Amino acid sequence: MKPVEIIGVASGIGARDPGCAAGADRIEQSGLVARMQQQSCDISWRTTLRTTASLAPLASIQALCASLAQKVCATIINGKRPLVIGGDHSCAIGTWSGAALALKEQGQLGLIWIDAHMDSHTPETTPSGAIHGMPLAALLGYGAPELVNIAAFSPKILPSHVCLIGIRSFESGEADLLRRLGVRIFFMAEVRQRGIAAVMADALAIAQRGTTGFGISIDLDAFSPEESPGVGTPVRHGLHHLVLDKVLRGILRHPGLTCLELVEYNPYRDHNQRSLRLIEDLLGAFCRQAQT
Ligand SMILES: [Mn+2]
Repeated sequence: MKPVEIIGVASGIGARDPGCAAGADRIEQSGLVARMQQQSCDISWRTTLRTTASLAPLASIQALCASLAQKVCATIINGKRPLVIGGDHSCAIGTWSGAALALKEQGQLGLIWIDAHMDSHTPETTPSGAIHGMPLAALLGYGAPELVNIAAFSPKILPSHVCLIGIRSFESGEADLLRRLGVRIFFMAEVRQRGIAAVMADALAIAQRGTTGFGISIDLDAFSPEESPGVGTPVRHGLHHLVLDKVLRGILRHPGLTCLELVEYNPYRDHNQRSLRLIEDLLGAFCRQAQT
């Protein structure tokens, strides 16, 4: 497998509860990387990006995402696979701008967005104003120019190459945008009805059709709060992580996977390290040999 390089993002300014700013450091301190290395996973913690306290939230996220995009792009061009660990989900604007930039000469990027929410608001539709509710819209070319134009091109991803999984909490403004663009949404009801294996097979087909590479962005609030309490915006009746582990087992060895992202771990809201253990299980499974 390609060496996996972790880029931490210690920022929570895009969220109403900023506690996820401590998520990346907490995960690094848990010793998870060393344990994965012992299981012959080629993975290392490369760096952790931090916000500039003197800037306003939008300017701060813009600066952070610009620098994250650069790091992600350079990592991919160097033949490695970035694993971005947040931080709030606004960092996705940097992660996927960098991945799209790295592939730009060859073709398009596909993206699977696993989340309880759509994260597709613009400043005009958002009820909360929180920027972690806007990253997918920005990547599709809608929203504040400061976020849309990171890495100096837009859109980063075409609607036909994106899909969302696990959605069960959203507002009409963002749903209208995605419907208008024709983005495929696998709502939680469909996941329950068809099973995550069938849904993921469809999602992988969407992300790979007409693209050069694809990525997966996982928001920890996609999982049921009983399994992952350590998030800022929990929503009941979500995904079961052991089932997802199985479906995505070995995904870090998939030749088409360009980059992976795991966000919104809020250690202050975790109970008995349940979310932390879930993260370790998840990453361990993604690193393992795929089942044949
Ligand atoms: Mn999210």
